[in-house]
Amino acid sequence: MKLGIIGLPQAGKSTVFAALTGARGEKGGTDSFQKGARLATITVADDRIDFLADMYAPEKTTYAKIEYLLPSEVGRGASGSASEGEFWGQVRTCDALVQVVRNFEGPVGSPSTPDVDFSKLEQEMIFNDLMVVEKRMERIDLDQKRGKKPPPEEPPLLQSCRQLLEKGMPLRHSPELASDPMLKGFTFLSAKPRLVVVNNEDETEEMPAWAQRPEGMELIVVRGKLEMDIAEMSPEESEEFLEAYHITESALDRVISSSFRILNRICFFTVGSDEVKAWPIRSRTPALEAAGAVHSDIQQGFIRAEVVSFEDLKAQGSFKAAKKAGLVRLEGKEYTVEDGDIINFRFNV
Ligand SMILES: Nc1nc2c(ncn2[C@@H]2O[C@H](COP(=O)(O)OP(=O)(O)O)[C@@H](O)[C@H]2O)c(=O)[nH]1
Ligand SMILES: [Mg+2]
Repeated sequence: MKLGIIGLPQAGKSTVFAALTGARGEKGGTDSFQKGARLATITVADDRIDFLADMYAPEKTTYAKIEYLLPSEVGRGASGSASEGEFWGQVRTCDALVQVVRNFEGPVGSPSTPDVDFSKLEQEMIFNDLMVVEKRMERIDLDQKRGKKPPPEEPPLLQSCRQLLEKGMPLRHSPELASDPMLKGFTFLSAKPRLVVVNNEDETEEMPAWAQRPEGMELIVVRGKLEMDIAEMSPEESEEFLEAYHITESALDRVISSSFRILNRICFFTVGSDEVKAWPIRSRTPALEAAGAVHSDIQQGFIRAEVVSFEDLKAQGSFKAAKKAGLVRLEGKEYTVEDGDIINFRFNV
């Protein structure tokens, strides 16, 4: 699960990234660099895992992980320029995008409205995707002249993409197109799920007026600079600031939950004395596929999934008690895994 942090220059991308990772600049052990980009692997705090680790006292406790990428902005040029390729090229590798929108007075003057900043970047992405579609269509034309045929479904799909993009609409407006397996390889920017992070001044808690809020878009407000400063404090010091600024949930935790939501991810758990582990999967995943996430042998030899919900286990106090109360179910391959399911796969090898 990798999310790219995007936004106009000076929107506060680096600041938000630092707030998320808790480490400004080069320090911090979780960052890695690639081609001027920074990648942070973040542990997803989950008190359900904490509870299970207490219950099972396992040798190893494994939380879910999520990655945030801050793309390289070295020489980031205008749309269509050569250096733009690096920035958007890195963004293309991400599963979803976090768009930072500036809502503070900064070195580049007063903020414009979120509408303006949002649509400026949106149009940049739409333009980018349109270029990709047109290039591919030209390629198909050339190939056809040489007697090479594309898969028959491809040209009409590309045509539909072009129609939408030419109207200035993002591909995510057509969920069928955005999720078509045939188009996956194009890694279209405007098809990616997106979270908008409005970056406020320290003193402002509210969402600014936003006339044309993009429909169905996940939106949160953070105070990037403040959160970055707090992320660097000692726990005692930060507690004071969190209270003074009425922050009940850190930007990191809020961004993580939104990231799970826009990517339709949930977690199931496996437990035992060796390991307690969280497994992030797509929602609506059948048990057989979830088994495959753990190990291909378990998928191949799948017999049944023994399932109890976290809440039931917690309420009963032990697996044994949950079983006695009839709360442990035996489910088949087709069972749809729910968030918080604790699963013991039974399988043959
Ligand atoms: N007042 C205020 N300044 C901020 C905030 N976030 C970023 N800045 C400042 O805005 C400038 C640009 O931020 P930066 O994170 O480098 O933006 P980037 O170009 O998108 O990476 C820097 O001088 C930051 O200190 C914020 O929430 N409030
Ligand atoms: Mg920056």
